Amino acid sequence: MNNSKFLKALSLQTNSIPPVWFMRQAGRYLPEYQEIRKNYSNFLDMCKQPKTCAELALQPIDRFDLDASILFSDILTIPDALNLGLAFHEGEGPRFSNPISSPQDIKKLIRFDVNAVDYVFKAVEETKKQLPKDLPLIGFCGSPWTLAAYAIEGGGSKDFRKTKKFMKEHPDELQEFLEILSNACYEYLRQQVLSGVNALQIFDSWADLLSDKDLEDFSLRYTRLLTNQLKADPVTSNIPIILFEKAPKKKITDLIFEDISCISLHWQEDIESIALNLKNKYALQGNLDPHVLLGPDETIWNETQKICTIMNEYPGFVFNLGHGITPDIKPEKVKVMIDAIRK
Ligand code: 1CP
Repeated sequence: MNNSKFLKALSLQTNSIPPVWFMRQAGRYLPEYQEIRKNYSNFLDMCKQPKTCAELALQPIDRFDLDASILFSDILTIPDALNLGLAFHEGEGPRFSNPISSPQDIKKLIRFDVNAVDYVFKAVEETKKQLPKDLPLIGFCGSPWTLAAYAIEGGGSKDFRKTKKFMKEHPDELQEFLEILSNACYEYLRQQVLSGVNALQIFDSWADLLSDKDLEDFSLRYTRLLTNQLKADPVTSNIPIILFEKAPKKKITDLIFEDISCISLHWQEDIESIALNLKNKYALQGNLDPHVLLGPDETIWNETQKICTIMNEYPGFVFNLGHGITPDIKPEKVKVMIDAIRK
């Protein structure tokens, strides 16, 4: 792994050409993904096939020669293992048949058993076997807060009203739940590391639902609990951790903490001013607005080069999108972005 530009960047080294990978790089915008996906009516069944996961993780690597691969799985495997009854039906997002609707539901939760998600660790092993030797694999989980939001809401949502109501009415029980999730995430990531991943990313995709103070009390506190455990454990202590906070109300520079190596910036963040503040302390990943990939090639080229120019001298820069790629983006547009980075 000594030759990995991605891992060099995470340890604050400069690369003459920045490494690139992007969130949701394996997925619905790729025709080769759709080809495999059509064999499964429930997306989760596909995630339970390690050989298929490896094949899907490799698709974007084969197509774009990216600098890092990400495990093919989902953040919702943990609430599924807690028996909340997850399914992804045709044309719909995730749905839980037994969501957390009351404090009693938290009291009677089963203990998280890492063996229940053994299929994820098998997927890590299989993917590592197939990846080129110097290509790092990123493992991941959702932040405890983001997982709790899905578990309480019972699926995706625009405004997460049930979750916000639960937070107001039962803050103490919610915090108990967040602690359970934080411990589950720790065991889950630890086992991913034992199975071969080289870096970890934590997705706080619903950070934007929280006010400045609530972000601290319901999200960051539990993500820190997780990263503290990872840093205290000799198995995981040397594995770099990337944190993605989606458009938080708090300033990025005010929410960072020690255990993190890299911050993945949402596209609404100003990478230039953040880079000035974090130079030589944290690696930065980001942050092209994925919508740019729906526009003309010239705009994609210019916007990509703009970020690369700003970050040219920054020790520890990883090019990425500012959130996941969407299914309506054409793979040819991604190629324009990658050529602009490597030019
Ligand atoms: O129908 C399909 O084909 C399923 C689409 C899909 C895919 C390809 C889902 C359902 N999940 C995934 C894979 C996935 N999810 C990966 C690995 C692939 C890769 O990145 O290359 C990863 C890292 C995730 C992480 C994930 N899942 C996040 C965090 C990232 C983010 O975008 O903020 C979140 C929020 C989820 C939940 C989820 N899973 C799937 C969907 C459609 C959603 C979003 C639901 C919603 O809130 O609307």
